[in-house]
Amino acid sequence: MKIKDIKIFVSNPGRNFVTVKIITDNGVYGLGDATLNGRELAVVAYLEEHIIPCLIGKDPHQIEDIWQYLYKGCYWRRGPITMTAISGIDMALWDIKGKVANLPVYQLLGGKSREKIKVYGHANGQNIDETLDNLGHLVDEGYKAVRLQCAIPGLDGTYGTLDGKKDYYELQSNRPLPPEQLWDTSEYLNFIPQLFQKAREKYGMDIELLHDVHSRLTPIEAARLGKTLEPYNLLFLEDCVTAENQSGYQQVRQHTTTPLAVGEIFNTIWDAKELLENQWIDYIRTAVTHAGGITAMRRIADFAAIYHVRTAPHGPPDISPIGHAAHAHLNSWTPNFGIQEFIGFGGAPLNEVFKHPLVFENGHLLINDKPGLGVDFDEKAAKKYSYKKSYLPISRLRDGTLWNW
Ligand code: EZ4
Ligand code: CO
Repeated sequence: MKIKDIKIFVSNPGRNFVTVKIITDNGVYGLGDATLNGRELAVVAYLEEHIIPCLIGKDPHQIEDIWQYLYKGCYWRRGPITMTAISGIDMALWDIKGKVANLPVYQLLGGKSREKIKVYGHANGQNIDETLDNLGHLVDEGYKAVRLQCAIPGLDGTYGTLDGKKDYYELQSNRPLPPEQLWDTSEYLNFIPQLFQKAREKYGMDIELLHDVHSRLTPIEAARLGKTLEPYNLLFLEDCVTAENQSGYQQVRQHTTTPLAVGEIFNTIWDAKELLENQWIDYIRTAVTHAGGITAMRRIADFAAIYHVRTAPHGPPDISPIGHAAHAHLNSWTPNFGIQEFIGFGGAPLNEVFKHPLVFENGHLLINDKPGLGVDFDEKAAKKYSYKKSYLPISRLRDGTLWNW
């Protein structure tokens, strides 16, 4: 069996997606997700100019060798563009292997460790009441775990909440320049504990609650927040500090028993090495679309298991249904799976382009037994929704200093 052709599709059925399609000489094809939010076309160029010419004629069953070829063989290891491109190719190769074997990918990984995949949703709001109302709606829909984000009074456009145009922050996909938001750490630190206090008063201790700091704090500030939130029993506090310097998490860890999660922007296992082997975190949030595909995610999960760390893959709407399906296969197998972020799929155009195998039921995702990843992609429909340049926002402090968004 040989790789005959590789096609890259850029579409915007609600937001931008980069889709890889590997076509083999016996007619079987595989699909992969290579979407890097805000940097989509850099990945497309990397694939088209530097990867595809090298893979034509290769045996698609040689997933490991192709992974090593693309990782070691480019000399310039790691980085989000390279690793997102490798992820898209790797997913498509696993899809092909599953289709040829007539088995779902989770079977190729070793079979199911669980029957259903626990997920957490997002409740966001302009104020505490609105956030808690949205939490109530998700509880009614069956969610057992919910991430709470709330606008900080006096700050415009806090992460996770609506922006000025009233679009949900994750779904807006037409930002010709990065929007600017304001950030104030002390106002945030004083406000957020009230959100969780009121959530517990209203909904009790059974529902699992989470929060994403989006890397806006220093270690000692994050330590204070973790301590303050201890009475509200979070499932985890996400991205409390940036992780280029992994030992930042050591300082947080020394001060609080609030569980810590990080990893959505990691590209490789190396980004998590010290975090894992020092047991500074509780959940590793690497994503199949950005950390090297199924081949790499499997290694990260096994490495994390040694240190009592569970997986909680990043699951925003800027990961396509192909990436979400790949997560579902991984999560079905991963012995040390924790929870999957899942806020639903974005409506009619998206479902027209991607036919995916996932069903949400009572706070969990269920996956069917279709061979491969189980997703189909409608090329004709995709052509109707063309790429729109789009940026994530940036944050500044009140004095103009550029901060972490
Ligand atoms: O901001 O996916 O936990 N989820 C997140 C996401 C990220 C976006 C960036 O592309 O932090 O909402
Ligand atoms: Co996050």
